[in-house]
Amino acid sequence: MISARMQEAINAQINAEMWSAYLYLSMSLDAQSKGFAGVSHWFRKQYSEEMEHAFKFVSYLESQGAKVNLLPIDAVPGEWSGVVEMFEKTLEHEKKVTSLIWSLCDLAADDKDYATTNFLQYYVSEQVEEEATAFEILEAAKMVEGDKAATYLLDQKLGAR
Ligand code: OFO
Repeated sequence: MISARMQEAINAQINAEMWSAYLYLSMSLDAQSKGFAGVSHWFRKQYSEEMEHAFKFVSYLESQGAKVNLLPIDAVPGEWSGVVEMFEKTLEHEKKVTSLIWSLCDLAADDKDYATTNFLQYYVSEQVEEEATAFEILEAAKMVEGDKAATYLLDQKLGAR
C-alpha cells in the first residue's frame, strides 16, 4: 500500500500530465492556425502521449486501491511566435516534468516504497526520450528558421510522426 503523501503526489502528477496534454493541444491548434499542418499533427500526437502518461498513473493508483482525485487543470497559453518558440517551450516544460518525476522518485525512496520506485522507472526513461526529442526538433527548427523550403520539409517530416 502506498502512503497518503505518495497518493497525493501522484494525484498532483496526474494533473501535471493532463496540463501537459492541454499545453500540447494548444500548440497543435496554434500551429494549425499558422499553416504548419505537420507540426500541428506532431503536437496532437504529443497530446495523446501525455494523456497516456496520465492514465498510466490513474491505473497505478487504482491497482494500489488508492483514490484518484481529478484536480482542476490550469489554463495554458494559446499562442507562440512560431515553431522555434513552441519547441523552446516544449523543452523547457519537459525539463520541469523531469524534475517532478525525480521528486516522486525521491519520495518513493524516502517511503521505502519499492513498488512505486519500480513503477516510476518507466517515467524516468520516458523523460530522457522526451527531452532528447524536443531538443532535436528545436535544433532543426532553429537551423531552418527563415528558409521557407526547408521549413516546409521539416513540417512534412513532423507530420509523418
Ligand atoms: Fe508526460 O512527459 Fe511530457 O510532459
